[in-house]
Amino acid sequence: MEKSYTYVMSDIHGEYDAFVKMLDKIKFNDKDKLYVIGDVLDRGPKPIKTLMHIMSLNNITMLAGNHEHMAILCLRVLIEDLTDEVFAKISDKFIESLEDWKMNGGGTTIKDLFDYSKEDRKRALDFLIKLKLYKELTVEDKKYILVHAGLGNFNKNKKLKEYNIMELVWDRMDYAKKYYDDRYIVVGHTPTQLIENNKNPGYIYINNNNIAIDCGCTFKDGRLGCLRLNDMKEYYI
Ligand SMILES: [Mn+2]
Repeated sequence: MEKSYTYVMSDIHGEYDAFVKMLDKIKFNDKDKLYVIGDVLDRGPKPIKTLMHIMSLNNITMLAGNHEHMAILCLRVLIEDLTDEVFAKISDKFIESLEDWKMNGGGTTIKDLFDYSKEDRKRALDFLIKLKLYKELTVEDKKYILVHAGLGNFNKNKKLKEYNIMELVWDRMDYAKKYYDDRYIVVGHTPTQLIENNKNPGYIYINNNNIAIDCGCTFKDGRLGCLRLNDMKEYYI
C-alpha cells in the first residue's frame, strides 16, 4: 500500500505556478495531507487562483496569515456593491486598513479577485473568514504546532487558544529560543533570508525545535519550499 505523507508549505503569496509545480514535484495525492500555513494572498500575480485551488482540494488545510487578516478587514466592504449602506461602512479605520493592505502588496489580490464572479468572490471571503489560526498535530510520534508567525508574548503555561490574533499572525519568532522541549513549532512569515546567523538563507531553517519554512518565493533570491514532516525531506521550486 502506498504510504501517506504530511507536508507543510507557507507564504505562497500568489505564486500559483510555483505552487502547482510543487504539488506535482511531491506527487501530492488523495492519501496525503498538506498544511498551508498562511500568506497565500498578496504580492505575486495569482493569489485568488491559488486560493481557489486550495479550496478545491479537501486534503489541504490552510491557516490564516497576516495577509489573510489584512484582506478580510478590507474585503468585507470591497466585495459588496456600493450602496449607501456600504458607503456608510467606509470609516477612517477602514481607509487605514486599506492603505496598510495596499502597502503590503494587496493590489494583486484585488486585481485577481475581480476576474471572478461575485458568487466566487463571496465564496473566497467566506473561506478566508473561517480559517483557523493554528494547528497541533502529531506525525510519526513527533508533535508539531503549526502557526503563521509565532507565539507572541510567549509563556509556557499559556494555552494556544489564549493567544490573540496579532500574537499568532504578526509577532515574529525568536529563532534563538527553544519554546518547548517536546514539540516543534512550524512557522512561515519571516523569510529565512532574514533569520539572524542563518547559514543557509533562502532554504528551510531548523534549529532549537523551530522550523521556518518561508523561503521567500517572491524574492529574487528566494524559492517556494515544502517540508515533508514524516522524514524532514525538503523540496524546492
Ligand atoms: Mn506573513
